[in-house]
Amino acid sequence: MEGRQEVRLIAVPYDSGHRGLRMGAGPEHLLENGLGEALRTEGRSPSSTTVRPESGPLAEVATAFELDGLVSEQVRGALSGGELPLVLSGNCNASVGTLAGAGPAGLGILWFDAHADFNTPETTTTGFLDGMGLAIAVGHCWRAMAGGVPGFCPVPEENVVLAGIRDVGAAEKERLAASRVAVVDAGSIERGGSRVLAETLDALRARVGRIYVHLDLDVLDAKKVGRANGFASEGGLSAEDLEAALGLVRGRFDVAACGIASYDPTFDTSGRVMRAALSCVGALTGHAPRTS
Ligand SMILES: [Mn+2]
Repeated sequence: MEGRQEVRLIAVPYDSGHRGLRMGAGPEHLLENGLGEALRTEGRSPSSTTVRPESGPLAEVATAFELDGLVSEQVRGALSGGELPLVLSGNCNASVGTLAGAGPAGLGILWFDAHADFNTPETTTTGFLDGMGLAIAVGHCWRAMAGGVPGFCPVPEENVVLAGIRDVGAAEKERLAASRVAVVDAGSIERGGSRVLAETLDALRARVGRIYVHLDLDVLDAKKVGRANGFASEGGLSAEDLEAALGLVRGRFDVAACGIASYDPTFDTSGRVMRAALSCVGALTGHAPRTS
């Protein structure tokens, strides 16, 4: 709703506890290729911080939640200084820290992803914590660990919109259907443009005024745009679809925080995913698209 706002970039360059590995390389790749310049305000680059876990040894679950605690602190600091936090992370589960830092009052989630990230330790068949990020955010699993993240409070299911999914396991499908999460899948965006999403966001707006926008870059179509990571699939959104979808947000909600996750530059051989990400940043943050 507000105009151009200064952004604080918070980099979480880890994948499964490993710095710079796979999707953990994404945050620095985006920063080195123009993300900061895209967000300059009156000639100044946005402030930027990188979080680092300090308690060892590194371990997928423990480190993910330690990072969430660090992200929470950074997000809270950014918001209290009037900056919009933009979290660049290897894994989607950094969102738990972002939500914690943004605080629960009147907060909803708009989550773009090819996957639902709605598994629990009892339904996952890969053991990958990142496939549980949204389930953690709504309080379905890892409750004690999430409860240790300062400020974390589960987001009510009905305040979540999950958009662009098309690669969802059977158990996740069942769990989603049994939940009150609103799903706008990739097919309905492809067929109906942003209309269905706009209606869903209008319904959400009746319940919340603030929103966390989560962008797993594999929501982009692996063929039409490019592969954001090793889990990318076809049947997804074009760059134009995604920009149009993001363009629906700022007129409806106060954007509390944004996250860009799951970008592994080794799969993006053409650089098209990165360019799409940079042009989405303007729609996310209210900054004008780059003119150069
Ligand atoms: Mn994801």
